[in-house]
Amino acid sequence: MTQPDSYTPRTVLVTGGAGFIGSNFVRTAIEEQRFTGGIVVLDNLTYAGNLENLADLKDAFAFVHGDICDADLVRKTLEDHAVDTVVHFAAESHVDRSILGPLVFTRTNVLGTHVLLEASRQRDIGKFIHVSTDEVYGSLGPDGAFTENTPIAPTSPYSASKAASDLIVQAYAKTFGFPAVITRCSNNYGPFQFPEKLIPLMITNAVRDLPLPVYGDGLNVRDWIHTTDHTRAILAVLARGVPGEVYNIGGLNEWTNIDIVRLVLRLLGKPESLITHVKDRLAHDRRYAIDPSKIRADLGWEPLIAFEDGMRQTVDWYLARQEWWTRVMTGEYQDYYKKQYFSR
Ligand code: NAD
Ligand code: TDX
Repeated sequence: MTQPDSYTPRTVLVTGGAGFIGSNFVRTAIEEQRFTGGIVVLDNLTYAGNLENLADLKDAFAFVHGDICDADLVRKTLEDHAVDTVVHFAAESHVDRSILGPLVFTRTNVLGTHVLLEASRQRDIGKFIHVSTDEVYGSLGPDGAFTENTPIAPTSPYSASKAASDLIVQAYAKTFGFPAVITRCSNNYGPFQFPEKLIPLMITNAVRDLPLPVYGDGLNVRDWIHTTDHTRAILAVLARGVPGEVYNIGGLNEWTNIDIVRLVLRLLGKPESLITHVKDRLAHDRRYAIDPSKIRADLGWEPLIAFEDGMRQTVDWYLARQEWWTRVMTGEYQDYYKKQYFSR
């Protein structure tokens, strides 16, 4: 066991703070009054970023509308707001989009992370949390789980870009003693998730009696965790995570995709006849499973939200917030949906 650190952030830059997980982090940190110097959100509001996610809290944080690849803007933001801590969520995050258009993934996830790191190093940032992903480990066979020592072996342009940024962060920690900590979490679910991802896509299609497109045989396995439990894990890593270390985050909650889809249908009272098997995703990782022993033992974190409760809350949220998901699904998303699903 590595001795836990003790760190008190003052002013925290949250990149990607108006996306799904970033906005949950900002919300939780504000509600729990975590940072005495406040929060600055830097986000260029892609299709996946939406300030409406934080509309009720708009006076409780500073917002900078901009791109993490813009070195001058990043430098100025760190300086103007006297930022001492960075939590880096901003990314292109959807595997299917990385198959349709990979280059923006390298730009944002690799170049953007590098620009942010370099600007942070030059400012002597006290702690930098890099939000990586379990996808950097690639695909598992039927047994075992990813530990922090599992070799990095990504398979999609998305996971390769996350792996590249993860390795650059490690290089900064090793070469410069830069105080970065890496987290690698499993699949998140919860309110405000963009409806391109499995669970909200299935909920929003089922509500409208549209087909539920299951890739391949539906037996791929994902390890699900509520986004608020992920946020709590990042807060624990921020306070006590050891610089240079990697922490896996997961809830020991493996499900096949088909069982997830059946659960959504059961919670909505919709028939299984809506399920449609479609052509498989290219290089579709068969199974992810996280071994969270290290964060549990070293930092005392554990998930608090039981999956059935979290899923019930999530389904209820999408039922109550139909105006949110109809709005985010207009325009660009309709083009994406046609490309992704209509020729499958
Ligand atoms: P998301 O797509 O919902 O949000 C990404 C946010 O980043 C959006 O607000 C977007 O506008 C912003 N962004 C994108 N490009 C940007 C740029 N160039 N400059 C500034 N902002 C930019 O993603 P998410 O699901 O909330 O994921 C957040 C992070 O967590 C990502 O780094 C992702 O790799 C990681 N992660 C996600 C999951 C998951 O299940 N969703 C699991 C593990 C790790
Ligand atoms: O329409 C669909 N049908 C389907 O069968 C979609 C959108 C997905 N799937 C399958 C593919 C995966 O096996 O469901 C599973 C989950 O898919 P996604 O929600 O796209 O997530 P995944 O590819 O597992 O990646 C997620 O977890 C790790 C996040 O999107 C990443 O950002 C995170 O790093």
